[in-house]
Parts: sequence; structure tokens; C-alpha cells
Amino acid sequence: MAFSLPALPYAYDALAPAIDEETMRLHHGIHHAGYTNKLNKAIMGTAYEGQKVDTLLKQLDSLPGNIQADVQNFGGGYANHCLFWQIMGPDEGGTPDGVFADVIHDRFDGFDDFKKEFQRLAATLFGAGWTWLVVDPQLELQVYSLPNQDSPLSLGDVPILCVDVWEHAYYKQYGPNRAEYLSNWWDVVRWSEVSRLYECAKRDLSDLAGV
Ligand code: MN3
Repeated sequence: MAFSLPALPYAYDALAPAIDEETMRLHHGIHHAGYTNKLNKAIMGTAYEGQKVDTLLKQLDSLPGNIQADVQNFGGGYANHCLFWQIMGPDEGGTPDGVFADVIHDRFDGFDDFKKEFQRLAATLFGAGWTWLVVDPQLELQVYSLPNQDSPLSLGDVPILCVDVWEHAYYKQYGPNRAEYLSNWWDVVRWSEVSRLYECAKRDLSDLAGV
């Protein structure tokens, strides 16, 4: 089974004004589609055909040299954008609630401090890459940036929130003003989904550790 470009779970103009329609069309229809096609080309006819992208990214270090870089770049590009579309939505934003809100609060001295730190990392990432909120194998939340399309899965962490700071994600609409893009992006973060992914990540990591 080849990888396919997932349909957006909302209309192309649904995230405006935070992310406008033209940016979403290019980002999904050209960039994400491009990663999907290149990943398929890299994997097709190899022993890794049919594996899930998460499985490939988790075992990146042990992949043969001729497909390792392709999985890192195109597999990462494929998976990262799938998550990105999923954790956004129209009329979202605000703050998380329930158990996840408490976890964020305890880990980062409050939601505002979490936002500040996450946005600082995203604003200062040099060049192209993503900023991540992940659950690590000790089930702790961590925030960090990674270059290019590198995935936290390849480090043993499970990503639950991400922001794309490649120029293709914002330049058409915001020009070089990445900080403004980031400030507006919070308005479309779908905290209910991030919270659900947190619970899934905890469960999967606990199963893995046999606890
Ligand atoms: Mn992108």
C-alpha cells in the first residue's frame, strides 16, 4: 500500500485569518503532496514497503543507507504534515482543559509560560524546521525544535503538537514576519486533539516500557 495524501479535515479557507487559503492550498497540495510522492518513490520495491511511516521513522538509524535520508526527509515531511493538519482547526485556540491542562501547568509553570517557551523556540529556530511538544519515554512533556523534516519519533519521543516554521508555511501571507504567524497560529490549535494525543502517547509509551 502506497502512502496517500490525507484530505484536510476542514476547508482550505477554514483556518483564515491565521493561515490563509492560498497558503493552505500550496502547503497541502504542493508541499505535502510532494513529500508523499517522494516517500513512495523511495520505499516502493524495498523490504520496507507496506510499513507505517511511524514505524519507519522510529527505526531510522537502522535503515539501509540508500533509503535512510529519504525516509528522514520525505517520511518526516509526510508524517509531520499529517500531524500538523490534525492538531489545527477552525474556531479553536484558547486553552487546554481537563487533566492535560494540569499537566502543562505543572510542567511549565502555567500555560502562558509554556506558550512563551514554545513560541520562543519556534521564532529562533534558524532556517527550516519544526518546533515540537512531545511526550518522552519517561512520560514527561518536552519542547524543542528540530531542523528540516526531522521527526521526534526518531529520537524515541511521541509528538503531540507541532508548528511548521519552514518559509512555505507562512511566507506568502506574512513575509519574513515569522513572529506574527506564530502569534496568530495559537488561534487555530485544537487543544482537544492535542489532549487526546497526549493520552494515546502515554498509553503507547507505557506499553512499550511494559509498565
Ligand atoms: Mn510544511
